[in-house]
Amino acid sequence: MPASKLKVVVTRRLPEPVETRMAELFDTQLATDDTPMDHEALVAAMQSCDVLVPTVTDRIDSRVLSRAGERLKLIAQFGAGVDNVDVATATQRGITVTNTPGVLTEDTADITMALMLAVPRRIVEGVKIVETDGFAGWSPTWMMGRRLGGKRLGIVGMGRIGQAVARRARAFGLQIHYHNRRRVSAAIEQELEATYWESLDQMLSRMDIVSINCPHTPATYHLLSQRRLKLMKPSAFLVNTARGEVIDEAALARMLQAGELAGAGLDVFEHEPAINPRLKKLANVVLLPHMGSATLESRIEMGEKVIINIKTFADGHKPPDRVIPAML
Ligand code: 8YV
Repeated sequence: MPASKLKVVVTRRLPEPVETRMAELFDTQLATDDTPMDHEALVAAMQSCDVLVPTVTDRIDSRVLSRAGERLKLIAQFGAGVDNVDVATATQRGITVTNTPGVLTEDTADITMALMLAVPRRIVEGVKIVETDGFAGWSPTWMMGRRLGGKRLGIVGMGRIGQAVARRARAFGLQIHYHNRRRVSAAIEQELEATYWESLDQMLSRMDIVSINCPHTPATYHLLSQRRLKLMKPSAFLVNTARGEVIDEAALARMLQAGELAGAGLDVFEHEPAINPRLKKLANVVLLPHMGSATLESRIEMGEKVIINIKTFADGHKPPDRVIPAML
């Protein structure tokens, strides 16, 4: 089918240049407001289009997929993570799923470093003190945090984003350790001076900072369970810019409150947009509203990837960013 005839439904507002280009290329139905579609609206969209462009806020599970129309052939996710899509069921039904990897790597790594600095150096606490006129003058023993340099950083998930975090962290003097499903190449380990831990448990118990950079899959759900969180040193910090579901958020909140962990920086949450209320009350916790890829540059490049995936598909080729269930 020529691309211009392809009916594409976009579930959320996208940056203006992306929407304009999509409207030029395809028979595109853009979102009119920026609220996530409810279940019925999503089903209606999936019954009327050839291509759906969802985001992390659309839950495309087997129930929704079972009601998709015959013409739906491509789900071109605007985002790198695809844990909101039941990729196995989609594939079984002959629907191709694509994502937008690579273009948000550096921005997500930047936000990870921002949290890694913000928590041990108490940056948000400091900002609040100034804003509430609490700064009465410098003191040698006041607002002391913990130094990053020389500490051990344990990266859980050494894909693109994990490696980008490692590169930045090295410049801050951190020693790089990692756990990953597969050991990365010797060349990358050398470049990053990274130590591989086959055992996540052993790594966790020895790290000063742990950064979560793996996708959320059935295998990584609650990877940082209460048992594993308890392996961490009470002086350690935890940063998560991947997916909330990778950590048992309730257990983490309890431990932070009890002083069993030194602090946490979280950009993602288990029941997003809901956040465990305990976390919001803690001074040693910095919370961000899922901003990892929130730069104009990333969001436009994500849109460009979506367009390339749709266009290649329309031209009868395999889209470059196909998600294969076996890869998950
Ligand atoms: C995206 C993300 O903005 O790409 C991802 O996986 O987590 C975010 O940074 C979001 O998923 C958009 O769908």
